[in-house]
Amino acid sequence: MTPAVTTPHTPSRPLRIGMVGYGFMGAAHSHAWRTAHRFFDLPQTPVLRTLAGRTESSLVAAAERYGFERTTTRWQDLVEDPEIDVIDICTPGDTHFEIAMAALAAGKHVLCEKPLANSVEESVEMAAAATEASSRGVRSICGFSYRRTPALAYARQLVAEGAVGEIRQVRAQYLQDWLSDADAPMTWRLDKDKAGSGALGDIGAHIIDLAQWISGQEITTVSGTLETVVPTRPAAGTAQGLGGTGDTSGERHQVTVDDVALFTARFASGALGSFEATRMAQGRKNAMRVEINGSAGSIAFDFERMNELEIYDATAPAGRQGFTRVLTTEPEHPYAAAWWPTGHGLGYEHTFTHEIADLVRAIGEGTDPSPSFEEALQVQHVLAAVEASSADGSSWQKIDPPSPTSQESTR
Ligand code: SOE
Repeated sequence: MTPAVTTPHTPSRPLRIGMVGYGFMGAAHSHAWRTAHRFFDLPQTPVLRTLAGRTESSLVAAAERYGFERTTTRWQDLVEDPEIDVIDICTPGDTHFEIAMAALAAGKHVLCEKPLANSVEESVEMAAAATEASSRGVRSICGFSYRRTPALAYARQLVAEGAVGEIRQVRAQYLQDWLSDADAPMTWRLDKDKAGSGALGDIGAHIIDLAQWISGQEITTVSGTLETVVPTRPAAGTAQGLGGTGDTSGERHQVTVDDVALFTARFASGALGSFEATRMAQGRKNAMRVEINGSAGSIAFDFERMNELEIYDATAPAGRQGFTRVLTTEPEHPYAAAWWPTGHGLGYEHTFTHEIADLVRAIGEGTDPSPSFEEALQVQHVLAAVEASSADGSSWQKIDPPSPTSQESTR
């Protein structure tokens, strides 16, 4: 009987990770950092070095749960630590700018959760800093993780191959219902100073990024309406990991962001888009849907059935036309070969593992991963234009001309 391995495993070429924040995204990212190199051949092995957060007691508990070696209540320690290679920003949007700018200046690779920041102004500076840092071999990526859903990455391939022909319409929805209860407590996601916006930036950002990425086209104009359905909410108690402050005074706090975002869009080719982001859609838990209608067919996706892609081929013989349900678990589908036999399916957490595997590979190869901060800036421009439109009677708003490099991105 050979004894179990007792010597501590020293990973090959460790990639030392510092993470700021340990809520929902901290949990998802930590899982991905622990998992990616065990399913993908990567040039370096991530090591969870230091977790940074504000509250010592819950920080230490999270570090133990996630597997970090150390903790600090100063995120600046990660920037100053020569034994940290990557800084992963899993905090609310009001902190992204300060942390990312310091990390890039210090030569740390950066993974920044979406949306990139709470304003276009901050995003412009972050994108410029990331471009400059790239010349020093520093890599950065924004956490639009849904791009790494096999079905959606496959949808992009199909569109690029002409499977739907000329795109005429894009229909994107992101439907959740966790704020449907008017007495659901206040969280940072409902505070404009913290989150920047509500459903628009939190989940609308995902469908804006996906619509542009899958279609290969940027949005050029928008017309939208933002609505706050529930204007006040009870003070945050110990809300389930949503940043509750522990205050149970019974008073109600002002909600300063949108609950619902509805907007139409025009794409560079002239194609029309319709977008809906809401956290009030009773019964819809994480129904992030994208449908593209073209001259030769359609594709349709719903994240609540994330291992399936529906494909309609309008060029098939009339008697055989209909949406085909493709299980995107074949080895030919993006990322699928790394996992299970066909039909066994993947989950939400796999999109983060794919995102981090691609980041680690890019760091090793010396290439810039996507979505870049420049691409995330384009999303920020669209978010700002929707807000401007809603404030101006839903007037059509042009998206500020994208910077030249965003034209070369993966669009
Ligand atoms: C909102 O509830 C949310 O947590 C988003 O912030 C995430 O980006 C999305 O992946 C899941 O839903």
